[in-house]
Amino acid sequence: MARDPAAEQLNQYKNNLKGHPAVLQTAAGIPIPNKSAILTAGERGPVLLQDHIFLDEISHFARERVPERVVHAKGAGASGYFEVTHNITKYTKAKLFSNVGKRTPVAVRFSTVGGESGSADTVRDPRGFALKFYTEEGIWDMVGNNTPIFFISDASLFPSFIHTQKRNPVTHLKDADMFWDFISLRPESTHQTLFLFSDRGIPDGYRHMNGYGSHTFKFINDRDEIFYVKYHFKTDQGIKNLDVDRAGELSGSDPDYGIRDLYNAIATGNFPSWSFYIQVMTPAEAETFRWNPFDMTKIWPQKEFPLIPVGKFVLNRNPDNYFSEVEQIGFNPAHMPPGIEPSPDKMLQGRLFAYGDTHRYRIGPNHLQLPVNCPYKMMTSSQNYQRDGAMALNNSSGAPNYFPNSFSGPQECPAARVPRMRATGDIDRYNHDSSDDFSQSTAFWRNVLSPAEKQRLVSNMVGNLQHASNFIIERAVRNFAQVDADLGKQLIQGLNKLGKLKGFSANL
Ligand code: HDE
Repeated sequence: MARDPAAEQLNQYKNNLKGHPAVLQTAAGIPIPNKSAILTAGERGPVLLQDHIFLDEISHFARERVPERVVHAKGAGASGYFEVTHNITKYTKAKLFSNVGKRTPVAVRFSTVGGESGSADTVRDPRGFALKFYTEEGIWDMVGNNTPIFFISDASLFPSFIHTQKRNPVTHLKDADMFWDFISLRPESTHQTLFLFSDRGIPDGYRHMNGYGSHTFKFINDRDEIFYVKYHFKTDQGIKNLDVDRAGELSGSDPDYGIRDLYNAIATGNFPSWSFYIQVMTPAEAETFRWNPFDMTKIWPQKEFPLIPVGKFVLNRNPDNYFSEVEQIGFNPAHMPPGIEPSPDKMLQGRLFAYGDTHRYRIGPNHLQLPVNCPYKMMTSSQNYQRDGAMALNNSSGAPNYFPNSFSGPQECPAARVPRMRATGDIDRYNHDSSDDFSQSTAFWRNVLSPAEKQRLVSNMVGNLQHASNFIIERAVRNFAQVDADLGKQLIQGLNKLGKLKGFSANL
């Protein structure tokens, strides 16, 4: 049987090599005469400290790993281009959208969220959907998920929420009590929890899922008018999910299924693409919208805010090197070119600092100078007054290192000014508005899911929920019963069959 392109990578390297293999060298370029034998005093004698060839190798080896991402550790990457198909210049002045047909290079990283970098690709988990646009006005990072909503609406709960998906600090096992305790104590998570336990909770690889900005963002046009927007990236391959048994089987037989699928599709010229749409809300509409438009546990109904087509992105190149292009890529929601701004969404605001911070720790203070992260489509390398630090590749040579200066250092760009916005209010810690945590979940349950899909959702959820403590199961079921009594009843029936919640009715 023919092997797939991923399996053939090394043969391909060999076949593509023109001429002889390179001369083996130390990192300093010194030729190595013998790679298989360490330097010793006598054939059976001790090793010499002067074996700089061995020391060069072994000390680099000890430093090979950068810390894995605290979330989204396992991922697949590729690159390609984004092409504008529709004119949206009335909403944003961002130059990447300036004319139909315009192309901008992109890099993408898809990921699972909770697992370590060796975990299986086919688990039930949201999927990361992160896009880097190399625009001529600098980098735009669109760091989204495959879900239009999220579990929580306030950034201060994020580390705790993530801990509940990680390992119990004593047993080092995933812990159903941790997960369901948090979920049931924060009913605003119900919407995304339903999504997670639906068929879409296990996409078939990364090519068959949609991506979403999930937050509300702000566009600004060249007349300084403001629009609130949501981003939707619809897969042109069609949505495809894995059934639970197949996903479980793959977790054992091919835990890298998602990475392999993307690599092989691109290597065989079967380039995946996604169509980009926006929803637009004016600030006046935002004032009177019946939900807080900046609460990311809620969607904007497409009937009221229809999808407006913008363009599409195509992935047509696999990474030349996984570490350089996928492990070292650093996405940051704070990277937005003029014409794109954050909305006051508290989750988004909480992310604006976190990503640069994690990259400075994970890949260093000069990570933005790495080829995969640098804004290479600008006419010059990034011009600023930052200097030095570990691995400073672009240190601005002889340019002045202070501002203001009289020596032609980089100057301000008034055109990039953001229009003034009024902000008033009493400083306080405002709790999540829990007056309506269920109605959108009700619409999802009643109007989106078919009877067979509902059945699978219940079975998926029961299979997981059964492992939690009884009092937590009861609290969770009470919440789900508020979505729809029918959902509550089906959960109780399913749990009863497993010998759980006997005699519990949730007053349905
Ligand atoms: Fe992330 N998130 N996140 N996140 N996130 C990270 O950055 C964080 C959130 C998302 O392929 C981390 O480089 C905070 C929502 C993706 O490299 C970290 C909050 C959404 C990726 C981080 C959120 C995301 C990350 C971990 C709430 C979807 C992978 C390592 C306040 C809209 C990007 C890293 C890649 C990664 C923080 C919530 C998407 C720690 C503080 C909501 C796709 O910085």
